Amino acid sequence: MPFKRPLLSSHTTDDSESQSDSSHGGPSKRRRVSSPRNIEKDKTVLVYILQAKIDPEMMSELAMLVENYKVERGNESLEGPTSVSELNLELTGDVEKADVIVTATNMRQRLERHVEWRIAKTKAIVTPLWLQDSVKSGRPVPYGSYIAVHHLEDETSRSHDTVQDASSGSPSNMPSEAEKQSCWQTEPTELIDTTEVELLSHTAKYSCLRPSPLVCPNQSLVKEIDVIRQGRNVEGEERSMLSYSRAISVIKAYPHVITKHNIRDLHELPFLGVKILSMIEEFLKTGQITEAQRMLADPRFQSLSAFITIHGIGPHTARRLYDLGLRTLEELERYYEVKPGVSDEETMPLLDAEASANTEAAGEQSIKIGLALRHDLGQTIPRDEVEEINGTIMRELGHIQKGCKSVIAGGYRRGKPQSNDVDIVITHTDWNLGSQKVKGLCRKLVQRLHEQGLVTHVMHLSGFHEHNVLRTHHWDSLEKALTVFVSRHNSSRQNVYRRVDLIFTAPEVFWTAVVGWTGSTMFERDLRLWAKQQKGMKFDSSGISRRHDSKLYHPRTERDVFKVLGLVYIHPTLRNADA
Ligand code: DCP
Ligand code: MG
Repeated sequence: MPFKRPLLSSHTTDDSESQSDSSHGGPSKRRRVSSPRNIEKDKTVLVYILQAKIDPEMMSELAMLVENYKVERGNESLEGPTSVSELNLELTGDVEKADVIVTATNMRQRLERHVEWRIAKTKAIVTPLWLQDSVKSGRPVPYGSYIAVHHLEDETSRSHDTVQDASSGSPSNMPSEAEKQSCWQTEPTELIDTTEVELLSHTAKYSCLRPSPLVCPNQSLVKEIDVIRQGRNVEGEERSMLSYSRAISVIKAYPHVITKHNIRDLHELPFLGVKILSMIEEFLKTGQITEAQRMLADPRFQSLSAFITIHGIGPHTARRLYDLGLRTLEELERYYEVKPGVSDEETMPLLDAEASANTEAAGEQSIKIGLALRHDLGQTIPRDEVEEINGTIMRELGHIQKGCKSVIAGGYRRGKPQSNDVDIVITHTDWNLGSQKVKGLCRKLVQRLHEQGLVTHVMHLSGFHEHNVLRTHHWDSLEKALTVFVSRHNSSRQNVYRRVDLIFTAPEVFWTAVVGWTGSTMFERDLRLWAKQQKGMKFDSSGISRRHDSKLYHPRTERDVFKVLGLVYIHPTLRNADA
């Protein structure tokens, strides 16, 4: 079944095209029940998704639906009990524990191949549409219209009572037929081409050959292993960290729920060594990995992990601060003499002191800004706000230079419901003269945004390096500004500081930059490795070249980037090769 995927937002500064892409398709936002609720009454509905007959993309779509819903719901509950919706969803890999089995199977015999009949009879067995509609209406919709296996009609309809208890909803919140149809067509975007996905393989050695959904069928396992990866990261144990990152990326692409029955299949996958396999076994038995739990309880891990959430503090600096005896963010504030919420750093001179951007003083200034604004910068940014920020920036850019276009890259483009920052890649639509037209534009735009009160700080501003034939730079040969942007998006219309990265490129390297900034990090790492090891090429966000004669490639589309590298195109939402 082809699904529409999340928005690949692009934007131009042409007035005629200045609408965000999202306006074309009329994104249908999930309606929420906003009346007061008794949270006690909310029951968690444990959902088991039966893989049989559900293709991997749909499987991850469904898993993602639940995970995204949980994230959004989590954010809601922070706002207070009045807006808590009634649906508590949780995925389970254990069919016996499940309240609901979601399946595309409609025959008893087929179902019985996967679920014992005595168990099936105690569950609600519904079609995937039940999950989609329940999430959409924010309540568990009655099972009756979604019965998957007609032999179980009575059992399934009865089970609804259990779930309905948690709900006081009225049928008026049910999506209409038209809404049901448009459920997966909320945003105008390119469809995932299933024939292309079939050319990928989850057993491949490079993550740029594997389809990696945002939320995979083994997401809780991935999260647990990611704790250990993070432990290695904060301690600077890079080789070990990379091993865990690789293991995570392989599991992200594994399309089945791992159980004791299929764990042997994992032996055929790359990068899963004895140690990690025993951790997976432990996780299957206990739902935890001892080493991850030990790490979470370790005060040093807690301090270092908290420190690296501050912009400008990497693992090395975090350890240095820890060695000075600092343990909490409050202690860091005192150490750096920063008042929370107040950041009166003289940051704009950085615009004129490009060379100083990498000095120790600039680094410290960046940490101070990150620390002072940490309460805002630590909050994630919802997709509609990301789009709004892009819209505002492109409108301002239109006053300086007409004909520019942008693509929001980063996690947003991979389908994340919440981003930590906004990454915008910008170029000019004139293929021949665009390069000249974007030159110096980054600085001008930042200046203008600053004058408008939209950008308060610039953590880093780097110029357009003249073409570097040897292409020794990886990350710095584009015009780039890492800024703090003032967003007025939230409901109270209060200002909130957001991290926004602006990347300006010549048209010839625009799509390469978009691919380079879309991520995820492991996907990018493997793109570079693939290019080098298998194609004798060099890939990074500033361009693609052939190693032996430095021939440059100028892809005109994103698909061309993949083609030049000899790769099957992978949709951005299947590039989530990190946890
Ligand atoms: N990137 C990279 N190598 C780096 C930094 C970034 O390859 N050293 C790429 C991969 C990232 C993308 O750029 O996915 C954007 O970087 P972010 O740090 O903004 O990460 P994301 O956008 O993926 O997630 P989020 O911003 O929500 O944390
Ligand atoms: Mg980002």
